[in-house]
Order: sequence, then C-alpha cells, then structure tokens
Amino acid sequence: MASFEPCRAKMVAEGIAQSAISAFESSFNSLVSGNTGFIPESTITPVPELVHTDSISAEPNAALLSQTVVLKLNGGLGTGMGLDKAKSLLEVKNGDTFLDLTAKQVMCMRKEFGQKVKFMLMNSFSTSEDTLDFFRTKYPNIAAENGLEMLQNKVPKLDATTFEPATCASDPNNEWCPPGHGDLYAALIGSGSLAALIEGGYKYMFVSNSDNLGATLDLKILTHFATTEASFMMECCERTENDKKGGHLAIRNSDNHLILRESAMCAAEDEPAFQDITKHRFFNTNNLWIRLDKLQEIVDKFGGFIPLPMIMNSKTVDPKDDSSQKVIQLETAMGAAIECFDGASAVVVPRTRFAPVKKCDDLLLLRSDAYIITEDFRPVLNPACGGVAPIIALDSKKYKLVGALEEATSGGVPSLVNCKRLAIKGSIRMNRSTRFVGNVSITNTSDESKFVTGKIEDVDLDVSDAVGLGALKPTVVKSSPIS
Ligand code: UPG
Repeated sequence: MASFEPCRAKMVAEGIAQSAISAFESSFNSLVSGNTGFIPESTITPVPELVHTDSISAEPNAALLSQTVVLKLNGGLGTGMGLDKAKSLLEVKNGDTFLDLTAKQVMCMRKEFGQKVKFMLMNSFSTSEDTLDFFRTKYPNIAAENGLEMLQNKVPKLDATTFEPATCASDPNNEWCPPGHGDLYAALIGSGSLAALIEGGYKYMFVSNSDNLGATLDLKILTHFATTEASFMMECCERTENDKKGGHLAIRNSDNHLILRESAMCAAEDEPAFQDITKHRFFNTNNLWIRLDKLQEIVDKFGGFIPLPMIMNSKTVDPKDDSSQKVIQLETAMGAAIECFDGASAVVVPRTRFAPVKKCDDLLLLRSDAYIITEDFRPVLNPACGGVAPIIALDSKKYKLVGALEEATSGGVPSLVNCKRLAIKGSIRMNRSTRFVGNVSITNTSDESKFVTGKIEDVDLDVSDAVGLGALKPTVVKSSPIS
C-alpha cells in the first residue's frame, strides 16, 4: 500500500499546517484503501421533509450578533468561466463586483443591526493578493480589520498510479492544488482562527460561497439556529430542473445521519437517481451555520482535524497540457461535515438566499434587468418577472468563457425582464436595445458573428444567412412561437 510519508515530507517542507496535513492524510488513506469516494444510492434514503424558514416564528434576537462571525469562501478562481483571478472580482451589476456587493452588504448589515458583525474571507494562494488589494483600495476600513483574511491550504497532486506526490519541472506550482472548500476546517484550526474566535466570545459562524450574493446574515435564521441548539445547520433549497449540479442532502441508512452527496460522489450508475429532483428534493446551497464550540469538540476528539469524506478528481499535472502526467486531486466539501456533527440539522430557505453564478448563463441573467439590487445590496428577481426567473441556455461552446459573453454584449446587456426562455446557438451579438420577450430561440450556424437588436418576441430565429456583424435586422427565416 502506498505510503503517506512522501506527501507528509513535501507538505512539511512547504510549511503547511499540521491540521491540513492530518486532513489530507485522512483522505489519502481513504484513497489507498480503495475507496472511490462514491456514495451508492443503495446506502441512502431521501430526506422526506424539512422545516421551512418561512414558517419559523421565533422572535429575532439581535443579541446573538455579537457572537456571530460571517465568512465568505473566496478561494476559487473561476477557471471554469475562463478567469485567472478571483471569480468574486467579476463585475456583476452597475460596476459592482461580487466583492463590492459583499462589502456593501456587510456595511449595511452593521448599520442595520447597530453592531460590528465580524466578517472574514477564506482566500486561497491564488486569490489572496487580488482580493486584499481590492479591499485596501476600495474598502480600507474593512481591509484594516483584524483577521479579515484566513488563507486556505494547498495539497500535493498525486501521481495517478503510484499515489506519490506528482512533479512538474516546467512549473512546480502545478504540483499543488487547493483541497476544496472542506479545507475551511483545517484552515480555521491551523491558522489559529478557531481558537481566537472562541476565545473572543464567538459562538456561531455563517459561511457561504462568495458567488452567492443571496447569502446575507439573516437574524431570523440565526435565532432559529441558536434556539434549536443545533450543532450545524445547512440551508437547503427545493431542487428545480436547473439544480442538477452541486450536492443534495440524504439520510445514511447505516446510522440515520444526515449526509451530503456531491455530484462528484455519485457513480455513473446512480446518476439518474441523483438527478431525480422528485426523489432527492433538497440541495445544499452551501450556506452553513456552524457552532464553533461544537466544531472544537470534534477537532479535539479526532486529534486536530475533522475527518471529511474524500472526493477524487482525475486530472493532468499541467492543466493546460493533456499529455502531462496523470494525477489525482483529493478534495473535501465543507457541507459534508454535516455527517460529523451530532445534532446537525437542515432547513429549507427561500430561493432569494441562493443566487449563484456558475456559468455565463447565470451572469447574463444577473447583469440584465431581470435582476435588481435591493437597498441592502442583494440581487433579487425583478418583480416584473412574476416570481419566475427566465431560463437562459447559451451555447456552451461559444459562451463558456466570460470574455466571450463580454464581447457578445459589448454594446450593452440585453433586456430579459419579459423573457421566459432564451436559447442561443452559435455566435450572436446583442446590445442594450436588444429586448428578448417570451420564448426566444436564435440559431447561427455560420462562423461569422451575427447581431440581433430591437424587440425579439416569441420566435425561433435562424440568422445563419443574415449579413454578419453591423446593425443587423435579422430576417425571420423560421418563425414559429415556441410552446
Ligand atoms: N472555494 C474555496 N476553496 C476551494 C474550492 C472552492 O474557497 O478550494 C470556494 C469558491 O470560491 C466558491 C465556493 O467555495 O465561493 C464554492 O465552490 P465551488 O467549487 O463553486 O462549489 P460548487 O460547485 O458551487 O458546490 C458547492 C457545494 C455544493 C452546493 C453548491 C451550491 O459543494 O454542495 O450544492 O456549492 O452552489
């Protein structure tokens, strides 16, 4: 069986905290003992029902705020959308980035509650510099706060056959990867933040993804978390057809414990069950509430770390070179800790608490008039949409990267407020005068980008033969209302 010692030596030499080494060793041992990380459908039961926060009647208790810390996960680069900087530095609306809106939410929350709610970021070695520069320049008061940044760890990529640490002579940085957001716990322990927070009288932590601007500190939910004395609480949403990725909540048959099954923890044969939203109805928003004292108890019990289920990803050591050494990257998910906490719970929250940006489709929608920014800086669906967000299906080959979307909308973002469904195939340009209304489908099979502007309502347009670029008045080749 492969030994962990080469990994340990590499991590020690790099100065990585013991908590992260222990957490990685736990994942490594799971890997070498033949574990795939998959959670078979036969071992779990769907969660039948959960409390809806809408039905909670507890009187909000503002006194809890002084014991609460808000933390945003900000380690991701948004490489999936073609970004090489923190995804949260992407502009969302009116010149504001995710981090602008987050900073404004924090300031607003402090003003509203009249207390200095503690705010933290978990950055990675890839996002730290840009993020801190951003705060220093635009929000110097927040930048100056003690303990704003907690840096996440890095772990070695493993050779796919020997499980030894991988090497990459052309760029040794490629030998390391982020350990996933489950690293939150190792980072809290290793940086001393957990001990310092508990020492400072903090009891509750609210964590969420930095690309989810719906996840603000909600006093009613905090009060529910405190009064129910749950050790850990996951905010879930009822799944829709759009929520195929991410992770869902389940009950483990062996001990009736709540667990999280991420899509990467699902074997191909269980994919249909995973995707069955009538079966597994509740998915993880990654808005989590954690009792810091209970976390410390688990850490003490396991000798300095929290044993999370391992997630295995197969890649190449140089992400830009498919022919480079085949590696395994081990990750863990923050929400998977639900299985480690006795007395963990989950609640259903309104959709307004979940507005993630995973693809250019989400970004286009958020940037459009289908979303408005509230006074407390949350993006919410424009009431004119009638409670249902337009469904956007951009050509994934053409609009995978943010740059392509920005080019397509360089003349301005189209109106989507009256749109029900927009499907775009091929390369299309729009501008601020483009208004999509009802069900619209546009196809361009030519290599040349085509421009659509003005009101485009309930049509199935093929603009392949239209004159390319320039102010195009698209001829409706195939015009039929789409049901
Ligand atoms: N992140 C880190 N460090 C890492 C990896 C991610 O800080 O090593 C951050 C990242 O910046 C982002 C957040 O964690 O803010 C989420 O990361 P991402 O890779 O986008 O996770 P998702 O695919 O969105 O999945 C998470 C949960 C899943 C849940 C979903 C809701 O794992 O269970 O359904 O969020 O969006």
